[in-house]
Amino acid sequence: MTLMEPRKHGSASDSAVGSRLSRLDGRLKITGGATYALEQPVENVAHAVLVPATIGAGRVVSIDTSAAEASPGVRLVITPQTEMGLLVSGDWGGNRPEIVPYHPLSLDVTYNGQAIAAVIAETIEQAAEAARLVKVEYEEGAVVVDLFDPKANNRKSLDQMAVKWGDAEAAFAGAAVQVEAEYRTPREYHVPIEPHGLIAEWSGDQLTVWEPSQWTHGMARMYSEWFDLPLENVRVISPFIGGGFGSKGAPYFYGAVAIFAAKVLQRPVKLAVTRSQGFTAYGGRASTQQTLKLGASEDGKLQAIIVDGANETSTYADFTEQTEAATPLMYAVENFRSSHTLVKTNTVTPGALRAPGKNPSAFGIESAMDELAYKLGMDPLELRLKNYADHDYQSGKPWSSRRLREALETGAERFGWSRRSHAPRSMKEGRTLIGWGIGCGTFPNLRNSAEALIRILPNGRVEVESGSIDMGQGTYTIVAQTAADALGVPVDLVDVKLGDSLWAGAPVAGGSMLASSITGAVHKAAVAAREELIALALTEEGSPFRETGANTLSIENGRITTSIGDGPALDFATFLRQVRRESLEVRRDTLPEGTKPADANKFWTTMANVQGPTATDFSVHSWGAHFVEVKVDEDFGTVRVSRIVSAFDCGLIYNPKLAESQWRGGIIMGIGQALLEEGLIDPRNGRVINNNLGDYLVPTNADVPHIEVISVGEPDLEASVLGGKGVGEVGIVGVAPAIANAVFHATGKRIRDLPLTLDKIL
Ligand code: MCN
Ligand code: MOS
Repeated sequence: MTLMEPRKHGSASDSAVGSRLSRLDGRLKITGGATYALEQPVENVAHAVLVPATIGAGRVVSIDTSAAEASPGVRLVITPQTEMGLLVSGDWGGNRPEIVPYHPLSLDVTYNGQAIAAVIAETIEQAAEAARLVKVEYEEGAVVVDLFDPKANNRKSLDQMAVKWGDAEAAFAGAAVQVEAEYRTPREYHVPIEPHGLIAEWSGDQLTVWEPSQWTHGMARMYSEWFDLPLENVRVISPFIGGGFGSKGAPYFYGAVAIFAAKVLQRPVKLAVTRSQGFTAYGGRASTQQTLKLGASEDGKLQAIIVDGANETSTYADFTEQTEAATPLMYAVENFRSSHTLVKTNTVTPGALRAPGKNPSAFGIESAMDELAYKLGMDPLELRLKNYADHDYQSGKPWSSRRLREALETGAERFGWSRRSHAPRSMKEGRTLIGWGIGCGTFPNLRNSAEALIRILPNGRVEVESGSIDMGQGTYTIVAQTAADALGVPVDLVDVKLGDSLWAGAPVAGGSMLASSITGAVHKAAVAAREELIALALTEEGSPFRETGANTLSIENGRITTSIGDGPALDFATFLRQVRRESLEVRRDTLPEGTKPADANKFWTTMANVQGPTATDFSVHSWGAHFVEVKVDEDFGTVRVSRIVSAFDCGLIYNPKLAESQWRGGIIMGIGQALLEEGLIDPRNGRVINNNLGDYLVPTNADVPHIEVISVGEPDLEASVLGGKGVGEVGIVGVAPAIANAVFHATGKRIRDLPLTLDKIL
């Protein structure tokens, strides 16, 4: 099979691409067989503990470390005054300033919880105790608590983000029906089940870092730049990760602290970020605010969309949580305008959290569409279909594929949407109010190249090696399926090795781009390995297939066979022995033709070569539609999500069992976002109050109803080599507005400010 041949579907094999193979790493993870980064049995480890600032803004005027240094077991105390000799690294895009010193610790305090010192001791208890003995005096400054703080006047308008076509102001002003409303989403956190941290070990000028990572190559590059080392001297190892959701894609300041300490002490150092520090050692999703204006004709044709949005960022770096990321893509509209503003607050710099931008953006537009439907007296499903975008109005390009109509229709059918009565408060079950709501979602299909290494080992097993990672989304499994399928072997003959920056290059497991990138490379390498085996079979001395016709040879079920008569069928181990070969190794990449080897690293270690959704003649995105039922008890103000049906177009699905799990995971995070999750900030000092899993609530099993997920996608060869589009993030997009819309339908209360807590319902 060559790359361009259509894929065989419904293959008899229960492990082929497209089949429901269970996670290959699943058993290891649930039985304790998977060794996580901080569990690496590294000997002679010293432990580092961070000292957090207790003010929200201001300056450290003195640090007294004498008591800490005298404390038992303490080996080193690092403060902002310690000369660390580091350099600023390039950003995700690889853009690096000229030589600029990097100070992971600073005397300037810009958020509460910012680390201002670190103590390294023989045991973690000794380090924790000594950290408490570090005496800090501050000069306190005024804290900008959040987006709405009257002191929040350090604002930056991002003109380059603005989207505009037609004349939205005039069309809105002239529209017969108008909706104008403000929507807000709070600060939210990743809270992956495995907290952050690392073990750093030096051997001469070679650095090894065991750290959960969504991007071993990118993190290795940034570490190498901080410590001014050649890239190949840094090895980031991350075979198992207990979730990341966007928070494990880059190294953070504490990585520099641990690596520096390991260098000074000439021994390995472990730094475990505590659960509470996970709210300040790196940023969650920025809080957002957006004002939406929709103008429509009386029969419900959209005429204008205007969105003016803002998100909080830190005082020292810009992070954009685009409130207009999904808005221009959802509906047919001739007039559109958006603006976006960053507001500096005293927080750690926010970060990417599952579907950054698209998520809050969809909360705005999908809530506003529901408001418009009610103003028009129109069914919200009908309004969406009436304004269906048959092409991308923003880029003007055709969609590569957009089966959102099918998603809406199939979802509505399975949910029973036609039985809905339109009026709010019109559906009840005893004293419980019932509400049904819709929300749509999208996620851009990003693309990058990757490489893969395939070895046929002397024992006949097939080994696939890649520096890409699996944080639970299923990489191990789909890589094995892809290799097995293209090579013609059963999947249990394949061993997949992931998570080492010294191995074959891969982009970040972010932006929902890894699966398509890595399966493309693995497929190519496996096809090449198969061709090489067949070539050997035809030519090598000792091969029983010598001088049979090339087109009579095939590999089936792990055996090389010929279609002539009852010729031999040899497994790989026997075959290699007969042709006197130790093993066979094939490395392939999907880099653009002509890429110089020296430039290849840029593809794996930066985002510079990531292709956006409109990089080609088409606009390429994943799509989804959620149908939600809620039950509201007005006496208690409680909302229970009782039923969800969601349909998605993500192109070809590599493994439906895993993709369904991805979609469900996203939807469950959407339930959390709608009903529970919100970082609460103490207005006096900017401290995150609920910085633990007891107070920062995420959904538990009892909060999650039966979720039916449906794939309506078809292979999209504009999207990727095998025809799949991104799956990992689209599931969360549109869930929160679907729930808010259902709550409106149940209660008649329009809540535009997440989460939908009981104080807002009552
Ligand atoms: N898949 C599929 N068919 C496709 C595409 C994907 O069957 N056409 C399935 C595969 O099992 C694949 C998975 O979906 O492994 C995710 O693929 P993809 O959409 O390419 O996403 P990535 O591999 O790049 O993973 C990152 C993505 C992101 S950006 C976040 S955030 C996220 C997510 O995945 N964080 C997760 N899913 C997560 N799942 C778990 N368990 N934990 C996280 O932290
Ligand atoms: Mo996902 S937020 O792009 O890691």
